Amino acid sequence: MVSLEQHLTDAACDEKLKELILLLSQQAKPIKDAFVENQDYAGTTNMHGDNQMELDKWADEHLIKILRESQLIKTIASEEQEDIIEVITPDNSGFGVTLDPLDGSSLIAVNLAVGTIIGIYGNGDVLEKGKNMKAAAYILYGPLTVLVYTIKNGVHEFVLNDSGEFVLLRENITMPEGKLYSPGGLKKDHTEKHAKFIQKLEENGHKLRYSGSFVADFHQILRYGGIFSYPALKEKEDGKLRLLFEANPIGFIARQAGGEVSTGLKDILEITPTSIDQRVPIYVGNKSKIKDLEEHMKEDMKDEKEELRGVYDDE
Ligand code: AHM
Ligand code: MG
Repeated sequence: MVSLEQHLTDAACDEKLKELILLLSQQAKPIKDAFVENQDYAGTTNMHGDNQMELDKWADEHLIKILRESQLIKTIASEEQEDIIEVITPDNSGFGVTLDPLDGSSLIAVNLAVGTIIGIYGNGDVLEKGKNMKAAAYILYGPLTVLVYTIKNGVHEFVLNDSGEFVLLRENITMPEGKLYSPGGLKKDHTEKHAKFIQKLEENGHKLRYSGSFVADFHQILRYGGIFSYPALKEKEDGKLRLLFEANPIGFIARQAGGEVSTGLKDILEITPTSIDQRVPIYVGNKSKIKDLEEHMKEDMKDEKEELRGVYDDE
């Protein structure tokens, strides 16, 4: 059995990065153990207007405390915090870390799989392009607790065993071509372009798999192939998911597994964030589907212009 520590060592991971990934991985058990006592709504909302669950807050406070004490971190941005947290380190250096402490939290109360999403930047800044990440990982709390990570050395999955240690489950995961689709956002709010794309997937035999937990839904796409989307909506052109906390780390992992991530028009990992609460339309999954999607979105734009031109020509 290869432990996560051994795997990182074999991958010649930078010592401090290894220390950080191991530290974060050690928080999976305390977070999982906190589920039983933290099942209710906390009665508060975060800066995105989401109702916070007790467990959202518990995981957030726990991870921030551990990271603050680690002396490995210069900045922390959490989906549950309004501002970037600056940490004073002895030599004023350290990693920048983004956290979605508990993603998919509406599913806590119904005992479905939720997760923790982590992005790690090397130079202490988190307002960087996603492609500049040093590492990304997620922990999925399902029937098994698994951790998926990349340090740009491929994508690897570990399972938490009875001794509380993450051991290797699958190495060098590549996303197979597949036919799952996870369409976020209410259908009535979908734009015409997006609706057409979804219709094409359906006509082409894609199977619906959408739980309401991005981590869990992406984990299926990683394993079986397909495409997850939380698109631009009629009244919300940036969609729902957050660039720093959700889109970038998952997109980074997808690309390492041979998949792709896009807003529908451009590469998400090339976006320079302007604020920590920035939202972005997201499509993530098989490279071929993202290519088709981008062509479809651009093609439709041309069509629309043609249609408009037609209208004006008639006048
Ligand atoms: P959260 O981080 O507050 O849990 O919100 C993000 C979640 C994602 O996990 C999921 O893809 C999406 O919100 C589900 O939204 P919806 O309920 O609109 O389908
Ligand atoms: Mg989230």
